[in-house]
Amino acid sequence: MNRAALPDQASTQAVAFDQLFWTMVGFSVLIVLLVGALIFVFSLRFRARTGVPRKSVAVLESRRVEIFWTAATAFFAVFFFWYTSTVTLDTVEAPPDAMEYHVEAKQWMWKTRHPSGVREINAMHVPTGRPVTVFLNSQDVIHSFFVPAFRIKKDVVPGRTSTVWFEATKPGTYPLFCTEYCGTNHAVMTGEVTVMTPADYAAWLETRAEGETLAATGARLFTEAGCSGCHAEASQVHAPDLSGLFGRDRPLANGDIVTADTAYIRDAILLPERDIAAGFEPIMPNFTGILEDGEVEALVAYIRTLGQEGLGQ
Ligand SMILES: [Cu+2]
Repeated sequence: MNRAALPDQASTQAVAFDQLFWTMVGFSVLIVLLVGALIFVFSLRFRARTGVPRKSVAVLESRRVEIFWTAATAFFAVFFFWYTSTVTLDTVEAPPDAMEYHVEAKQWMWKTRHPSGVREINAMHVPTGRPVTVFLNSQDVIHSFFVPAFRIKKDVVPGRTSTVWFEATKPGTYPLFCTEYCGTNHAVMTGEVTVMTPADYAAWLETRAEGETLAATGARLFTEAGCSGCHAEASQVHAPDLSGLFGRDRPLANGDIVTADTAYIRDAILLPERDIAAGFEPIMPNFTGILEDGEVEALVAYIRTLGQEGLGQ
């Protein structure tokens, strides 16, 4: 079989997905050959012949055979379910030490931001051998982040943050596509992911003007948008302290308990009247239409860093 028909294998997942793909293809070919061969043999052996009455062919009825092939097919169905879901689920949760990239999709470009704050448009440079989580947001419509060489594809839906991760293995330049029809120039919404050795990547980063990290943008907005007026430690307003918040369970006024994850914090900014934290008044203003989409992500990124350190600013 011609492997050149597939794109480069440039990530750990590419290898896993291709193995899965070829296993499925191989298994399907076996079944096709088996069924085809049986049809061929039976059609010769049991064909209508002159002098042989049609009903004279014995019918095989065997419980053993029935049980065998029911069990065998059930086994393969369960096996492939397990195999496919294992490979697929591995793409969902990134290792905890993954580098965090933020990608903003908009008609019709990809805006990427490195963990160091370096920004690019329709381009993304990553090192080999390091897991990379990509946080995906859309400023307008549904896009889809697709890097064939990594065998990853994730829809980018406005109003939520999706993540996908990969670990690049082979230096080179690989195409990035939008695979969700998103308007007139959808077809040109492409980019390039450049994979470099860690040393080359470090050297490349040096050549780039230092940018503001997403969390740093968030820290700035935290003051500029007025969040710190109530959420700072010294504030007179009775508002939740955000340090150490991220990832914790949070009791709500209605008795529910929710985890303070990305989606929760995002909603707390844009729909503050929905989930009121237990012990607080519903006084948080609604920031829908005041903050732009990228700004909400920056604030969430900043609040996440407060969670990791477990300390204030
Ligand atoms: Cu698009």
